[in-house]
Amino acid sequence: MFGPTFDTGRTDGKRTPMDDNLGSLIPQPMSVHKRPGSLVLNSLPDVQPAGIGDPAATEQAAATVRHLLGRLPWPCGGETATATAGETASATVGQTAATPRCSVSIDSELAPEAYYLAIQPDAIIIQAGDTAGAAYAAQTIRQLLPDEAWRAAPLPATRDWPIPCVEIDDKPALTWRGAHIDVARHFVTKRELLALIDALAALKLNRLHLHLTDDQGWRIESRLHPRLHEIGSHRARTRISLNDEAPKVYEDVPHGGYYTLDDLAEIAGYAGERGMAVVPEIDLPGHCTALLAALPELGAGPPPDGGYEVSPDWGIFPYLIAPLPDSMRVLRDVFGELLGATGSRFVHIGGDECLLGRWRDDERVEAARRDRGLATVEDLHAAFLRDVADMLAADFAARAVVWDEGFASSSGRTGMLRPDTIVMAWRGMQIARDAAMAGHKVVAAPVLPTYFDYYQERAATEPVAIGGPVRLADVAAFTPVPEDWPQQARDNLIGAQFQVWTEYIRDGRSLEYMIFPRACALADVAWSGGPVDLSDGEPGRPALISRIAAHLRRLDAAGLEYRPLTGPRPWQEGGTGTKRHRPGYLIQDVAIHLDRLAAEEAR
Ligand code: TNX
Repeated sequence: MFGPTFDTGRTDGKRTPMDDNLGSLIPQPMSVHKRPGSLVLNSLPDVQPAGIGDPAATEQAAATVRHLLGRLPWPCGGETATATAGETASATVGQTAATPRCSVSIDSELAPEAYYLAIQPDAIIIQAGDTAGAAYAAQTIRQLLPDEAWRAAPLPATRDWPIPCVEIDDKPALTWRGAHIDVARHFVTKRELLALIDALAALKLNRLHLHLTDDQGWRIESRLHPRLHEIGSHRARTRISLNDEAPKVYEDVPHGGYYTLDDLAEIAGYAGERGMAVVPEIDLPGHCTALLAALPELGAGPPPDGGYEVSPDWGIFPYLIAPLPDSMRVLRDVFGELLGATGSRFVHIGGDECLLGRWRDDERVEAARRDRGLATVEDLHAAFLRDVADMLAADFAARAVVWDEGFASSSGRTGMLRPDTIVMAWRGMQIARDAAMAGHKVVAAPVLPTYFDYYQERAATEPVAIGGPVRLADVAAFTPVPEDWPQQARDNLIGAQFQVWTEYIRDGRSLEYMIFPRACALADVAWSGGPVDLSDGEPGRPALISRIAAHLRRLDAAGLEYRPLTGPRPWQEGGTGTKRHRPGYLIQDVAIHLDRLAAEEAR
């Protein structure tokens, strides 16, 4: 029935057989039952609240579905909907049929994010646990429609869109299904970001973690401290040689950009309509040289010769913000502006890769540490993250997220993380398990296989990347919640997330190339709990590879780039210039090194 296709070429203008779409859903729903017949639509169905659920919640869910479906390029545009004569069960030849109805109800028996979707010959029924579940039902409908539903305007030749009749019961295994994009190293324009959000939300990913600040750039407008975006948002040049290459090579072209608070509100609103929460990150107390270039008075220890500058270079720098009252006041201002714009309930505060020497060497910081009865600077690292998390909770009702160094520096010491701080485990699954056993909620984000800044294959044709490879098959095989973990650790592992760091990803096209199709595999893993067999399917559950092949045609229609399953197109290859392929780090070495480092620190 599902007729898997491995064709990866463009098929613009060709329509996929309708039933194929039942076999090409990503993520794969929990249960899919084909029913006889089809529903033919040529314009937006009449979306109406229904059921006996809470009226306000029901209205909101219906409005979300109406909004998401309303944005599609319906063949008849804004014209009054009519089913094409003779093609629907409800229409008789020569008669105008009524617009099919899409009823949306909230069912309190369903879990958050869960939904039931029935496509009938004359109607659509959506029951959802909450608004997010209703949004996902709309996303499933979008995948059931022909590929041209992913375009921005209708194709002239199309009169109607058929959808196969079906009943789908669906809910996610993991509540945090994340996409992390580093917009600090290379800025991603707002319009590129919005297109990505639309494509990632289509995969039912529900967290957009925006890495907004780092040594190489500060991307947030601050009306209270405007030097942050005036000074911190750009650099004069950028290193283009890889980390392990000598000599270092720079390109002397300025790079910069930032989001205004209104942009951030818009981005969060756009994501929110799609069931996706923006998790903004201000990376602290390290990875903050751009902040210090703007506000050098907040630094600890001696500044570099010539003063702090927005870094043109990559790696780990020794510069830190001082964990003192002046810094806390500025951070409170900036978090207030940021969260006032985005309304985020989760905020990432970094904590990664801190060389703590400059705290040790700063008499003011040492005095503050001793006054607080903290034994070491590592304790102060954890205590600082706790202070910021306390401030976020008290002043903005927001919950902090940290990289796993924040957990390592707190484990078994006098400084402690807030218990409700979520730990994002990037240095491997052992530290993920340790943090979960210590009672933290944990998001699995290990370098192998969730770092999408690494090569997708070991091939000379791949455009430059930091190292590799993280193959599509590695992502599909990921097990975020290992079966042999103790129950407590399994319960606290709340999700999985991919990371795209952008040191060597310099434009939107390259970014999309690195994200797709690996994000499809990550979404399938996070929704199902993983792992997923890439090439073997079973009845009713077509192989991921064939579902991805079909999904790539949707990306074609949407105008997004991706790495074709057979390898890069000629113009996506690295060539012999600045994008040329070089080996970079071997991912297995990186993973082993980081795991060891984490184990030592958490001792
Ligand atoms: C490690 S992951 C980093 C980033 C780099 C990335 C490159 C983490 C918390 N820190 O600063 O961009 O590796 O893969």
